[in-house]
Amino acid sequence: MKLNRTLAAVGSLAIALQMATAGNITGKVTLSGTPPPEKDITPLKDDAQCGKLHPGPVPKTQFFVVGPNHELADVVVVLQGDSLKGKSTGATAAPAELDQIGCIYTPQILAVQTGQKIHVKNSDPVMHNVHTTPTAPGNKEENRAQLAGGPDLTFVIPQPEDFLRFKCDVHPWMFAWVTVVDHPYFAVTGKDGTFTIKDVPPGKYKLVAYHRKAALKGIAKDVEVTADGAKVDFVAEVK
Ligand SMILES: [Cu+2]
Repeated sequence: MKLNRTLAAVGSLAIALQMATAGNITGKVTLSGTPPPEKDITPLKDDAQCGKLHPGPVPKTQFFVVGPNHELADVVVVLQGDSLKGKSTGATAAPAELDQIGCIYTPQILAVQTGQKIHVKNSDPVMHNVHTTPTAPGNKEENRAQLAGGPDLTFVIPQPEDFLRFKCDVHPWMFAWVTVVDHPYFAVTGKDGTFTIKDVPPGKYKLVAYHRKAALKGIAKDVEVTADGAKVDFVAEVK
């Protein structure tokens, strides 16, 4: 009994030490070059129901969300390393959220863990359907209707995949792209181009930045995380 208690105490201490030495990875992504102009989503404006939700100008695509100093949003930044594989905490993580607002997915770029719930909302007075078209083995296609004012739909993706497509067959311009990671160490850049990956166990890793339109295959950088964390910036090139 005494030994068991001692071992338990040592275990708790080890966990406490690991928490104490974990660091945050922070950084910023900027875009080099001039992105192509965004396209008008004319079929949305022309749609009898969805068009009414956009009384102003024709809504545009949001492929390159770039700030005044070239800050690039919607970049998925994922830590890679053998020690991280299979470390998903998705089953107990707070659900991620995708909404449909004005017949547009919000956000259009999302990252979640394997096994994490994704709640899809319908904020529109319009029927949508949520159709996933995965390509990774083990992720299955789903297609579910969602009435105006209907309850949230819940999706759970079991296997890692980059930019898994969510679409709406009623409105062919509607897409969201969900990257699924098998551990919790990833982030998506905000409008200011910055990201923070919290509580990373110390060690050497690769950090990879993916943008769906620029540098699609990802830019990888070596990173060493200490208790002080690490700082990594990326420059994405327009393709
Ligand atoms: Cu729709």
